[in-house]
Amino acid sequence: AANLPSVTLEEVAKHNSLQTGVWVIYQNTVYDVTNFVDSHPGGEKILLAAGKDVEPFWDLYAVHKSPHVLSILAEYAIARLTAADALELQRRKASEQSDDGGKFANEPKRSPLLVPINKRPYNAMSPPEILMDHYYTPNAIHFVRNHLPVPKLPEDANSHRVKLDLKDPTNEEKVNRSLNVTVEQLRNDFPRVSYDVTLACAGNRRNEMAQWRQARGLEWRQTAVSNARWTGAPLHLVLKKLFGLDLDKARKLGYRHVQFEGMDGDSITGDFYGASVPVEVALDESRGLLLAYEMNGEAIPADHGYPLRVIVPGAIGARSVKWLCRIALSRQESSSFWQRRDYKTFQPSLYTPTVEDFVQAPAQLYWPVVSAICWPPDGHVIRDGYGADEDEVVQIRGYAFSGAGAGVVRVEVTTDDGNTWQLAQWCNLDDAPDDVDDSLHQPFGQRWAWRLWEATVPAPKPGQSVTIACKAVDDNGNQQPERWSSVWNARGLLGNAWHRVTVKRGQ
Ligand code: HEM
Ligand code: MTE
Ligand code: MO
Repeated sequence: AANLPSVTLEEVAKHNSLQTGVWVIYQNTVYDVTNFVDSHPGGEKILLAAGKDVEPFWDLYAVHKSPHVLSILAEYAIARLTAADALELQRRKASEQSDDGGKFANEPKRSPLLVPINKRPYNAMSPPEILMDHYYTPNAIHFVRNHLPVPKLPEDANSHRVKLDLKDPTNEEKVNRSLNVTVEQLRNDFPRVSYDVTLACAGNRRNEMAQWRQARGLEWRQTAVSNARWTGAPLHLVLKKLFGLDLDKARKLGYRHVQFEGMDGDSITGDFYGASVPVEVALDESRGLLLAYEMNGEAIPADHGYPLRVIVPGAIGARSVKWLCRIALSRQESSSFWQRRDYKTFQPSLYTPTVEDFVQAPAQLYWPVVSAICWPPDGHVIRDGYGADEDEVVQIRGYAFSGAGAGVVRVEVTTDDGNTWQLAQWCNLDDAPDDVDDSLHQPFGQRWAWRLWEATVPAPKPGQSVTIACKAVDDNGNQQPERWSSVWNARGLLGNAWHRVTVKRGQ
């Protein structure tokens, strides 16, 4: 880098389009990324930084602050800023700092028990050991997945309004009918319904998948998963009462999707967080969609969508839009980046899907079957008296769930790489409903909540180690795959290979 020529901020600023060439600054080095624009996973947004410093953008899209992105960038280095202009840039940044902090002015206080993997926007895993102590994850340690800063939230939950729009099925830009509903109305005018629903980010366990082959995204371990009792108004009843719409009628009118919009936007690009689900799902009572205003009997905390969020049971977390401010029926899917250009899987040999590949692939809705061990942690060292009890066994605890309302029928554990298996037992936790396994807690015969399980395996001899693996079987008979090679996908989603942890015993 030492022998790169020097350029001024003014010169860089001139290279602000595909015509002039796209130059960006990162830590005082200047890059000509013109030829990268077409293959940028984030699409044309990259042009917003043309002629400028990328850092403020990357503060918001923190995926960039990884060695893999920096190594791409390195290929395009062409110059260094002059010393004077490097100082000038620093001065400008300092003066914008307050403004920059402003984007994150609404971040709530968070439990020190959460395990953050990104600070801005905030993303944190549940602490695995504590997670296993409750059937209903305490709100304070429910994992958090924010794509954007937490929006400014209304002080009074009840008067918060959600816009309900019937878009013109032939023209996405036109709204045929529109009305507002407040949280108070949702509480008072509709049945109050509670479902136990496990939310899991589609990127859960990406770190393991990425060990097989690099996959892009935040490297979640196995606890981007939590379970809560969500309470709210059933979506299908709201659309029926306010618009007289049922599934049949919605289809006849030409509607195919119900779109949800969050209040969290990004002032740079004007993007908002949004998602959609097909009308067949949204308007079917037995799919259990809720406009939720309570989480475990309390107002929904700021990080989880106060005052109102959608809950799409059995789906990847991305569909359960937080901070809900708009619901629209449409012919189209949500135009949100996270609906159309992310949360999609590809065949294992497609290493670098293009923007076109993302646009073409179907949006992921439901989860496959998955289980994972939360105790002991991988690499755990047993010291005698701690962990291996007097009977020389290791106690294991984990979770299991499946998607689309499928229940988990059993979990199996192996210590010899799958040659022999033993059945795990269901945990009997104090806070779990007594009838957790019967139909009362499986409305419409659907199971949307996890089952926590435990097993004991023989402890390794002093100085030795054992690798424990688990897999779950759901009531469709579907099972987790043994290896990552068959399910690996470029975006690192739906990680559900056998979960393995290695436990060592001290001398
Ligand atoms: C994603 C490179 C600028 C917005 C990505 C990814 C790469 C990349 C490699 C995939 C990262 C991953 O998921 O691990 C670059 C380079 C840039 C640049 C080399 C140099 C100028 C920008 C700018 C913006 C932007 C200026 C926004 C204003 C995005 C978005 C994504 C993305 C929205 C997808 C994020 C996600 O998947 O959650 N970029 N980018 N990028 N980029 Fe960029
Ligand atoms: N809704 C909004 N408005 N903004 C978001 O960033 N993240 C989604 C979903 N809903 C998100 C959102 C994703 S990707 C997941 S996994 C879940 O929220 C996480 O929910 P939680 O933070 O309550 O655990
Ligand atoms: Mo997610």
